[in-house]
Amino acid sequence: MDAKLEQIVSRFALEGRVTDIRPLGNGLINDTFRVVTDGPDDFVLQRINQGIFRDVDLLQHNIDCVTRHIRRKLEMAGERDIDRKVLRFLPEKTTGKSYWTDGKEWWRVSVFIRDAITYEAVTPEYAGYAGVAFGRFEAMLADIPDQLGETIPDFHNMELRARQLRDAVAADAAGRMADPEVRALVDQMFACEAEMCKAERMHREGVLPKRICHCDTKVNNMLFDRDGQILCVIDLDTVMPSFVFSDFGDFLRTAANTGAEDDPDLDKVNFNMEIFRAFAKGYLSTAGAFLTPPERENLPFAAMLFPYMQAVRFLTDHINGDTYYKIKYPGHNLVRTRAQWKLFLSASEKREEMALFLQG
Ligand code: GN1
Ligand code: MG
Repeated sequence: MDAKLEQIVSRFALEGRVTDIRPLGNGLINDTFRVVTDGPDDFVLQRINQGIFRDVDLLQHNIDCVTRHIRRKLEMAGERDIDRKVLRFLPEKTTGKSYWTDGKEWWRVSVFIRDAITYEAVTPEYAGYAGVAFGRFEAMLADIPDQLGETIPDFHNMELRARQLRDAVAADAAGRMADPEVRALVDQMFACEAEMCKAERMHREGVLPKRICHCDTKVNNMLFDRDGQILCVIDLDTVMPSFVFSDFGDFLRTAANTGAEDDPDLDKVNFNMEIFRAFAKGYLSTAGAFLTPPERENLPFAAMLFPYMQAVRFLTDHINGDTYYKIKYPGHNLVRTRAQWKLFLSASEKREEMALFLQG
């Protein structure tokens, strides 16, 4: 067992003796470990990537408010087994805060949810449950009394993401603009820029509200129980005010992709309408009551926006020399870009079909 990790874990008030600490999950940003104990619960230890989340105080404030609010709602609804339905973070022994830092690294510990399964891909049935769960998540947070901040300012702001791509191209820090493929992808992305920045314009015109959203609704950020029901939404670092397009679009970006996020075989990457229909139906059953007509009408746009935004973000990181996302091999961010771009094109072809389904 890693002595440093053991030391860090010992700063938190957890029950039981730690018997193992091992890597957990596939996140691209934080480092995550499972802390195995001989007590009733295991725990999740996470090093928060402070290079990306600059204001950990704000981030943990958001998470504390959100988990407290959801816990209260679940209690009011008479739910059972609440510790498996909302995350619980442990206090650090001396400060009582939900994280510990030595000024260089930031760490936190939450209870590991037992008998839960994560998936990298789902069936239409499970996508339907996920839709219900994310709609409910947003609905539960609609009346949160606390003020939440943006843990990454303008996280899903497409205008900003396009500007970051433009800056990366201008700086060409890693010399990657010499690659004609990169150049061509950049040109194609900018050709769609005006249209894809529509949400920010609508917001300025006052027709698109911000609500508290999850903002990282990758399919592997939810825990399912053995029957396929959603237990809990995890990875709450990016819960913040955003457009509802964030949660709707990012889930489909991962779940409706018939291939992998970084599939090298582009023939495998397509936008799956069956998953779209199941997810949209589930989502509207819980979110339908609070969505405004412009939000609802633009859900097909959201399904296009997120592969587009992700392609822009991956390409930006490739051009910058891979400074943001963890990569597994040289050129990984370019492979990811190609796959997300293909998914964007495939979703774009289905825009009408999506709109018809939502009207029906
Ligand atoms: C990151 O942390 P993780 O792997 O769940 C990223 C998301 C991207 C995603 C792409 C804070 O999510 O925005 O959509 O990778 N999170 C952050 O897979 O940038
Ligand atoms: Mg994650």
